Parts: sequence; structure tokens; C-alpha cells
Amino acid sequence: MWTSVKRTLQRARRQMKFDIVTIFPSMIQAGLAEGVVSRGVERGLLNIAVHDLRRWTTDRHRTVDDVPYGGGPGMVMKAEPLVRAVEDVRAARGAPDSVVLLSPQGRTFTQAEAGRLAGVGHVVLLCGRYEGMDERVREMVATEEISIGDYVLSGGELAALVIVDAVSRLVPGVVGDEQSVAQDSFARGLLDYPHYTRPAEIAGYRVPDVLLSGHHADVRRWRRKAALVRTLDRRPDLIATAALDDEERALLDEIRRERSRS
Ligand code: 9D3
Repeated sequence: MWTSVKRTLQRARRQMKFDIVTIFPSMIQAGLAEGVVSRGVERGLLNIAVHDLRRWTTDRHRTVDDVPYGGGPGMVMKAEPLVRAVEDVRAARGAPDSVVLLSPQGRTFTQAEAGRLAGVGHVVLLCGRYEGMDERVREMVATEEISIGDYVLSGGELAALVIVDAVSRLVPGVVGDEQSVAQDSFARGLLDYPHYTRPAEIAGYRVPDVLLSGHHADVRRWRRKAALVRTLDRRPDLIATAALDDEERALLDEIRRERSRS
């Protein structure tokens, strides 16, 4: 009751639209069926359509690939089905703000990229398979090209799921706890502090006393310091770009002093 009242009093939340074009639609559906994203769909905050690329083939065998011009190994995804797919999505679902070609040649997806995409209303994701796509897909319909990292996947489907997940979490209301999204370690540019839950001891492995103390200011300070220690040890590159406040800079000095003493 209270939530429905709140929702009526609130301005209508903006829905984010995704269209995913793939030769493995069931792989995408399986990845979207559970968790935060599926709840976002149920609550009308996300509108995700998955499209089987073969729908836009015209031959009896529903061919989506062909041999590469110039020769060489493997197959190349044909351009026309992908171009027709984007045209039809535009007609049926409205003009997208971004048409993303998923490929190892794209710029690397980051939390900042996720934030940027969360700010646009409608994103089309084109998943490739085989050696790659006919270059004219990029030229004719793609507005950007994204990779999710420097490792070899078998196709763009897992990359599409990664992007939908990371972007959806940033759409207001999709993650219940807005505070946890805002404080998310990567959103702040640091690694997370260690977490513990009951029991307080397992085979001699104890939860740090400060977390049992009930002193909230001490807990907060311990966590901030622990996050800095971990980041310094595991991802020193993040320290350089993190937005540290005065307390964090002081804690960082403290850590460095402690380390230079021993
Ligand atoms: C082993 C094939 N490679 C030949 C040198 C090139 C290659 C072609 C196609 C490598 C991977 C793929 C399929 N990958 C994607 O479609 C893909 C991807 C990835 O592999 N890594 C990170 N992000 C992405 S986004 C799409």
C-alpha cells in the first residue's frame, strides 16, 4: 500500500530499453531469467527484447555466415541480416540512442561506460559469433563498438549479458537499495572492505573484534582503512584515480607510515 502511494506521488520512473540480436536467443533468455535484472523487467523498469538473428535471413537454410573475402580461416557473419534487424528494431521499438557492436576490437567496458549507457534510454546490442562480422555492420548501423576485456570469448552473448547486468543496476529502482549502488566499491573507485556474518568464530578464524564492538564510528573507520589496504595491495592503479576524501587520504598516510616502520 505504502509503496503504491509513494509510486503515485513520484514522477513516473524512466524505463530503459534493450534490444539484443543474437543467433543464440535462449542463451540470453537464460542469463536474464533470474536476479536483479529479471525483477527490473517484472517491475517495468527494464524492457528487454531478445531477437533471433535468423528471423532476418531470407534463404531456405537461414544462413547468417559466409566465407571471408580474401580467404583465410573461419566464417564471417553476413551484414544484411544484422542491418535488417536494426532497421526492424528501429521501426518496431523506436530509434535507439546507441547501437553497440560487441567485439574484441571495441573499447573496454568499464563502470564509467555502464554509467554512461544507463543514462541513455534505448540500447541495441549486436552479438557476433565466428571470426567476426562483416565490417559494413559497423559502418552502416553501429554507433559504438565495445569489448568486455582482454580475453577470448566464443561470441558476444556473454558480453551482452555483462553489459545489461552492469547497466541495469544503475537504472533507478532496479536495485532496491540505492545506497548500496552509490557506495558500490567500483562506483567509488576502490575495492570493497572484507565482509563477515555469523558465527563470530569458525575453527579459530575470528571476526575482527571491532565489528562486534557496536562502535559505529570505529567500524566505519576500520572498513575505510581495510578497503584502502586491499586496494593498495591488489589494485594500486585504482588509488591513483580514486576520488579520496580527507579522511581516506589521512588513512592512506597512516597505512604508508605503518608500512615504512616495519
Ligand atoms: C580466436 C578468434 N580470434 C582470431 C584471432 C578472433 C576472435 C573472433 C571472435 C576472438 C573472439 C571472437 C568472439 N568474441 C566476441 O564476439 C566478443 C568479445 C571477446 O571475445 N572478448 C571480450 N569482449 C568481447 S565482446 C564480443
